[in-house]
Amino acid sequence: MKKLAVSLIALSLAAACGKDDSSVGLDQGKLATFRKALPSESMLAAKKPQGSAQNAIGDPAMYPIEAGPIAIHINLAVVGMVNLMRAITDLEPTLYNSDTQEFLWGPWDNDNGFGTVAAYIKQQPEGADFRYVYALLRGVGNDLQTMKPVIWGGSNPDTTNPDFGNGITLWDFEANYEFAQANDPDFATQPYDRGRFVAIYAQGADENEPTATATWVYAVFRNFIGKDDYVASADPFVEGADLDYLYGRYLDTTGWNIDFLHFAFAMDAETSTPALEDVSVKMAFLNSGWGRAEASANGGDLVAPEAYNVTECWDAALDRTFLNQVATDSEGNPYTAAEGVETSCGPDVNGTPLFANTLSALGLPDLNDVDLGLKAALENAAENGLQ
Ligand SMILES: [Ca+2]
Repeated sequence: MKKLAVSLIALSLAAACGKDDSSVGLDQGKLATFRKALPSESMLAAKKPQGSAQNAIGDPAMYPIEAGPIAIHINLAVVGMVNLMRAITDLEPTLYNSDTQEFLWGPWDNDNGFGTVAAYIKQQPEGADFRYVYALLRGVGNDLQTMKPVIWGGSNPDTTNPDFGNGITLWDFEANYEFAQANDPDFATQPYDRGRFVAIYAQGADENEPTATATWVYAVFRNFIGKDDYVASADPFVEGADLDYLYGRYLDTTGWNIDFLHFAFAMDAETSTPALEDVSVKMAFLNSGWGRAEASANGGDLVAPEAYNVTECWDAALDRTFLNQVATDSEGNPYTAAEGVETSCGPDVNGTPLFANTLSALGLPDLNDVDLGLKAALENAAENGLQ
């Protein structure tokens, strides 16, 4: 999955080389407004614990390290998508269609590959779910009607703050794969990403505390296979990976911010047979440092009540302060191995250790709080693409 972010970039740069320059007279103010329909990286990219202090005492905590690659994978997907759309729409558009209220880029020949490329940002009528919709299209000619979206999104940008707004975005690797299968003369020797990534996001002032900023991203990968990863592996990103992901950040005006993440995916955590277990990893961290993780594995080879549960806390240097591992056997007996004490799960806030509380007790949302209708809609888009 490492090359996810660049899998379509060559295409965009080739398109840039092929642009014509017949766009004189476009309304630059309107164009700038439309370009704001694209999400910013800050809206979509997950933060991970950084370790704000140097401390040679104690073992590095596991979960902040493990969160890194997953956050990086998600960020590669969203940042790759954002950068690709921006690379094209930063060019002068080919035309503005006042009937459809749409800026169009292309279609341009994909000089570096095959077929043609186009993009649009279109304003929607009042009352639509999204003020703007946008897409990156691939085709084999200049007839837009026959071109297929490989990126699609809708958004409601905030007119007063470029980093605020909400929207949905779909990266349809599968449509790109199918297009290549039908049209790439070198398809047999070219690896392509498979599957789809869909995310909804919102960033804005907190409704209860207008000076604070709240960020939400809920994303799903379905049937994802990175083009560099066509090998069997327990890595959840390798073999037709399904991943659900919730990320949030709350930033208040005094400079305190809390990030929370929840990933759920299937992987071979109990390796006695290759059946995949359901793995859940939740974590939260304060000001990029102090934090708590709660992980579990069940299902697959683990027949209830068999389960693994792990709690870990770390300090500002990301050194572990507490680790509790609980294996529950088939009779429901817990076997516990602990290091440290939970009351060391700081920092101290108003005289109590903040992360001695469970993430649920702290009121931090997780994937189970996602509206079921919304979850079903995103899963449908990720499994089937645009209908
Ligand atoms: Ca297993």
